[in-house]
Amino acid sequence: MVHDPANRTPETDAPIAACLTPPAMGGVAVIQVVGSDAPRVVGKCLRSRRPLDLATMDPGEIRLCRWVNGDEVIDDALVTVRQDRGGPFIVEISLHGGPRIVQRALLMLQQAGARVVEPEELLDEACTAANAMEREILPLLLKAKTRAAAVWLAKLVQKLTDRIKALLDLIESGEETLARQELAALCQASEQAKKLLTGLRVVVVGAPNTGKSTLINSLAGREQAIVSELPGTTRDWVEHPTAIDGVPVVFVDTAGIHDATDPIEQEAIRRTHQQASVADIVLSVADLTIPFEPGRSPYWMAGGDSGTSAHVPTVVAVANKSDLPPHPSWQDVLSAETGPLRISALTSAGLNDLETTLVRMTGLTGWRQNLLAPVTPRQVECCRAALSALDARQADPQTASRWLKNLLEPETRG
Ligand SMILES: Nc1nc2c(ncn2[C@@H]2O[C@H](COP(=O)(O)OP(=O)(O)OP(=O)(O)O)[C@@H](O)[C@H]2O)c(=O)[nH]1
Ligand SMILES: [Mg+2]
Repeated sequence: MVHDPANRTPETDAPIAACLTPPAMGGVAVIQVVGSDAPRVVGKCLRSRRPLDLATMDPGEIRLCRWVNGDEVIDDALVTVRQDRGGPFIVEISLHGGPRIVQRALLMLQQAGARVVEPEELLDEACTAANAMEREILPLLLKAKTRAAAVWLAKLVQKLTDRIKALLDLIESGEETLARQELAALCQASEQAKKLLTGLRVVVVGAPNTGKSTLINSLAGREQAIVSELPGTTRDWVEHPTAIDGVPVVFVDTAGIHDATDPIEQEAIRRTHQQASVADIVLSVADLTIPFEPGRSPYWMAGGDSGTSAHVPTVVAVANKSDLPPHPSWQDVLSAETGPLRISALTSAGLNDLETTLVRMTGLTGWRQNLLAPVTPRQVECCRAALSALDARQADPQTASRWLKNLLEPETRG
């Protein structure tokens, strides 16, 4: 959409405001206000030690201000102002991410004369994308579930552009084998990128009272799941969203698996199996203070066989309650090289290793530095088509180049 102030009615001339960061997960909320009058409108909500004129602020400057409603201080605010390629002013305000602060700030902006809109509408207005790559990736920022994933996406635009250009150079100079290898790596990495953006579903299973809910509370860093010394505390499955190393993770707490006769428990256990069958990872928890019985849970050190689905999830096995002496029957299991991870949900011992293992099993170790991948279905399709055009037996470099250039095609909106 081209910004054309001449065609605006007074009502639509109001600057538009939206919160660009997803709720809850992030510690920081980024609000943008876009429009020729945005500096004046935002200025009504700010107080600063030094005189503040947003309209003349240097684009590189970041100002620490107070977000105020008259004499009431609402929050600290970091403020930047820029004008992309002669477009409208874009005032960006970083506040703390609590939903009530964000709501209050948006309400104040509305009272100051801004129109509060959905983030997609604001991006459409503010973003004069340089190329197809930027246009496709920027909207994904709104859906990023962690701040780290959003930062990765923001950097990806340039990195992926550079890589595609380098691939085009390789193809042009006849280095097709190398180009093929690099393209194959990009296509493969798209699976990891998908996990980074959609998040991991880790279903925690095991016999009753093994410490599943306690473990989730420790991993998710808060007291959410009900814990008790009575077996059968958790009945229905419950989701606990969190993040590990910037990767969004949903832990799913489930009812303990055992030979139940009570119909409600049987139903709860059926649901546990159902959840396990759609998990990315099944985290199988056993209690090392009671006799070792691998048969107690179908998910122990192997692909689960719940009988409900053809999908066999990856299983990570943990022996919990390592703060207590293990039952003698565990001795061989714990000393085996391929044995379970030894952890204590109560003291958090071994939980760093467990988190590292979960990230490694998803192929996301070192993702902040190393992960470079196409992220939208169209980008993945272009890369795959280019790869198959470089097939070793009948390589067609021109077609491969065409597919790759598609990714960089210039912006045509408006
Ligand atoms: N010493 C010790 N106790 C633990 C540990 N983890 C859990 N517990 C205790 O084990 C008992 C059961 O914990 P829960 O987390 O409720 O177990 P659960 O597997 O969710 O149980 P159900 O929901 O009944 O299937 C509680 O008394 C916990 O405090 C641990 O690492 N060490
Ligand atoms: Mg429980």
